[in-house]
Amino acid sequence: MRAYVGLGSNLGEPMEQISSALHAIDQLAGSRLIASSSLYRTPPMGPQDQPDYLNAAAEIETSSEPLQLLQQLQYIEQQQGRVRKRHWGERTIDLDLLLYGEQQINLPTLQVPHPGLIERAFVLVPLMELAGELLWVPGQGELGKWLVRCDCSETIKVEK
Ligand code: A4P
Ligand code: MG
Repeated sequence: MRAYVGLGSNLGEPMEQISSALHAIDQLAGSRLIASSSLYRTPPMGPQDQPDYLNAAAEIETSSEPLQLLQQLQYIEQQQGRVRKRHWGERTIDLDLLLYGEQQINLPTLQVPHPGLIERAFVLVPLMELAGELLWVPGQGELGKWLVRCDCSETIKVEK
């Protein structure tokens, strides 16, 4: 199955956090990294007294089921020292499962497509770079439709 993961970091050398997470994703049992986006510097959503984030997206091919993949991603977060402090607060690494094929999943622990996907520039812009504006977001339509509605002016490409 083709799946997309969103990566975010604003603590502890964000560039290294993202590159280690991409490596760890590629090493996961049952998954391999197909492509990763550029890195983007983005202003924090949520509490403003935290550093800017670096965000990116990854395209993977996976044979893990969605909940198993979520657990694997959470394991990588833990390995990289992720501690949960406050909602939408600072973090060494945040891995969100954005899309899993064309599946729609509504479990207490997992919603796919990720509920923030269509309204967050820091998710849409990197995802768009990988998947293109025609990518279909189940239940929401084409990615490009959401991109034009969103303010991407502060989502700055920093690498690649
Ligand atoms: N969960 C449900 N669906 C998913 C999914 N599709 N992918 C559950 C991943 N997790 C999913 O997440 C809480 C729970 O969400 C998980 O246990 C999982 O079962 P969390 O990451 O531990 O908690 P959180 O981060 O405090 O809350 P939330 O709502 O997940 O925050 P987000 O949406 O991850 O946003 N600003 C910028 N510029 N860039 C960012 O990347 N990130 C956040 C966090 C805030 N501000 C940001 C950024
Ligand atoms: Mg999260």
